[in-house]
Amino acid sequence: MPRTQVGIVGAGPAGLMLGHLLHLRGIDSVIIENRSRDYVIERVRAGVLEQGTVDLMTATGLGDRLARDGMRHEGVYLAFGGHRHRIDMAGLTGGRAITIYGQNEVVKDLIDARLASGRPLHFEVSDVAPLNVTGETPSLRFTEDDNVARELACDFIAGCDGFHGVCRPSIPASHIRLYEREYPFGWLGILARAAPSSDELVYSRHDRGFALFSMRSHSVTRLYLQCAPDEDVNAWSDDRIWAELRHRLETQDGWRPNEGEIFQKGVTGMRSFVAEPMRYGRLFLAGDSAHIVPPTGAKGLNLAMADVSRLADAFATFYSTGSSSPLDQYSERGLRRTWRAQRFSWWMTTMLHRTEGEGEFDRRRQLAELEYLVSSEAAMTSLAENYVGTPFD
Ligand code: RFL
Ligand code: PHB
Repeated sequence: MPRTQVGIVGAGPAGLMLGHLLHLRGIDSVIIENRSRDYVIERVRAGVLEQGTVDLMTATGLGDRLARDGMRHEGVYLAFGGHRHRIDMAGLTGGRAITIYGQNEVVKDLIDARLASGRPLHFEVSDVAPLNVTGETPSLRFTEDDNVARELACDFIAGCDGFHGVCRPSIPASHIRLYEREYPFGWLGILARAAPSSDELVYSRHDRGFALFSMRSHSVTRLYLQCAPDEDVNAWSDDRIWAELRHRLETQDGWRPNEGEIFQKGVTGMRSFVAEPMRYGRLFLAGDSAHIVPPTGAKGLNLAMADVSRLADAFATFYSTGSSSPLDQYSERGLRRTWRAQRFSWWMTTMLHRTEGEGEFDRRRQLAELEYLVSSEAAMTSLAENYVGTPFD
């Protein structure tokens, strides 16, 4: 049977970055992914990189395109009651900031690095199953396009296969505890060919629902509208989308997003989810396979990066010294950081979204919270330090 040190399931940001970090430490891995390369690259998702993610990419040789095309933002706006309020993130956190660089650009850079390393990356595999993970000889079973089932012996398996993957569900229910909250709303997201009309993001609380102004480049604007979790995207003509965005984003100083051709539309539901522990025998979960946050805090991709950075360090210690102590601490340390990000994402979400049937009390509470936030340096600092991201470990 062919063998590797770490078998990685999933070629999203978590699996690809883990493979990259292991390669830099001379540790073998095989990455298997059930989708095609184009699908993985083109999937439109996150855009906000925390300082820690930028530092990790730069330190591991992936900083060139990021430095050239990434957009560093030192502040962020909160809009409510017709006004925008800027939070000076860098000023409040000793110079930390976020960088706008699409998740698909991160994935492109990671795939290029993987191909350059010559290490295996298999797309479009099927019937993936982690086997015997509580024994000494775990393996990964999968099928490639020749329809022949293969088995790959591994020292360890990394479940980086996202929320809908197979690794977490392979853990017996008696060995895993799941914490979950679904929100009664989703986001309708669009990409438009329009120059961003603000050089920083705008998170807007509006009586008609939340809206978010973001961007991907100097010529592409990314926008989101709170909608029903099962909203039919076909019910939203371009004109309806722009009218709703104007309603929810325009402020009394006349600011509003520039409009242009909409070339991508999609709806996503929102949930908070944590699986504990992030390990079962020799199977380690990382990224969305272990936890989901609502996108309001822009934390999902960054949590995945923090997980695999810690996991790669733990494997490196194991292979260089034989000590499994960092591997034994992987879950507990990761969960501490995850719950912190869960708290922040939940707080941002509930402060900014309208919930059907919510009364005037909740409306006033949200506005009072926002007014306090933008008038208290302590409160702004709390938002800023969480938004730019806490240290990875
Ligand atoms: P991914 O990206 O889901 O990758 C998992 C990979 O595993 C593959 N897979 C399998 N492979 C083999 N066998 C199987 N049986 C498999 N099952 C699945 C999948 O095809 C996929 O390629 O998880 P990963 O790597 O943990 O990365 C997590 C991030 O993708 C996610 O947290 C973020 O996209 C969340 N997110 C955001 N995060 C941020 O940090 N900042 C943001 O601004 C941000 N905005 C967002 C977001 C997510 C969004 N959506 C669509 C959920 C905005 C949106 C709209
Ligand atoms: C994005 O640009 O896609 C984005 C930005 C901020 C968020 C979520 C998504 O909180």
